[in-house]
Amino acid sequence: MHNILLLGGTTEASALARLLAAQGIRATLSYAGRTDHPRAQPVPCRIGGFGGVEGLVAYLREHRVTHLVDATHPFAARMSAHAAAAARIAGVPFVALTRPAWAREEGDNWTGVGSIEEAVAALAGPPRRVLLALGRLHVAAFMAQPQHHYLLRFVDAPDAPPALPDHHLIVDRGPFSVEGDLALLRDHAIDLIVSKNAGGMGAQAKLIAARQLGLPVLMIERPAMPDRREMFRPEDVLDWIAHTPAPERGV
Ligand code: 3Y8
Ligand code: NAP
Repeated sequence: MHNILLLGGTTEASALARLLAAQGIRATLSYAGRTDHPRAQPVPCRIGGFGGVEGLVAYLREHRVTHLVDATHPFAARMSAHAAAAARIAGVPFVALTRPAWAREEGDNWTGVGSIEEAVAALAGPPRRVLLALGRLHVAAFMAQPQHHYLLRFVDAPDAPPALPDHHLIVDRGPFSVEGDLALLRDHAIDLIVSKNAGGMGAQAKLIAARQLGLPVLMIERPAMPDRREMFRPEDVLDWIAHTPAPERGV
């Protein structure tokens, strides 16, 4: 009897949840609890951290999880490290469902940086109008470059206004559309986009819009991930589950 734990928070995780529900495979989707109203899912959800690797190992054992799927975001490096470690300790079959990094295409004007901090440093210079499409968690770092006008996009309205002196806040959740992001960039006269290399379709619209408008992009490359088996299609994960026997439970 299968019992899948799906670490979610991405378009791919939601797609896999739909497939598991359609097949009647028992699964739980897990959210960190970063947003006020996470998308409803066709499988039961749990919300909140596990309490580090040990907490996740305990969860895997207590709930007799038969397969662990890490379908979190490519920048959720801590969760992904914990998932790989906990699966190994608990002896639970494990796979990551992720998406390939975006690659430059004809007409793209990208400058690659290795971290949020490097992106902040790269913003030194005269004032610009910057779309900071990184969500809420990293805004404080950009206080080091207060000279710019920042267009911010959060999933939820913040408790307090962002500290950046010159900003405009949009509250909106993806997936975003090219026409929507084209209008956004034009209406706010944006001349630089700061983006994580998230991959996938849900966050890509701003890059396609930037290409069409000939705007430069500061692209933050992904953090290192543990060595793990990766898949890019929910259907392949379903196939993996079907062909990977549940672990024998120690008595
Ligand atoms: C809580 C679950 C689904 C999943 C949808 C994807 C696409 C739309 C685009 C921009 C970029 C950003 C951000 C983004 C996108 C999808 C996906 C994706 C980027 C939700 C969700 C949760 C989160 C957390 C949130 C972070 C933030 C990052 C906003 C739900 C809506 C910038 C990543 O305000 C905050 O505190 C937001 C925090 C982590 C990154 C950050 O560091 O700020 N995602 N996003 C998940 C949890 O609690 O476990 O509320 O429904 C999910 C999605 N956001 O099923 O439809 O697949 O990635 N999410 C980035 O890519 O750079 C927005 O604005 O252009
Ligand atoms: P993170 O920094 O890698 O994780 C920090 C801690 O949050 C983890 O150690 C874990 O706490 C908890 N956590 C993270 N994801 C969880 C999940 N799905 N279920 C239960 N606990 C989780 O993670 P993050 O970057 O903040 O991402 C949080 C969530 O937002 C994830 O679901 C991710 O898929 C989604 N998301 C993130 C981004 C992004 O840019 N980072 C973009 C889109 C979506 P414990 O140690 O207590 O277990």
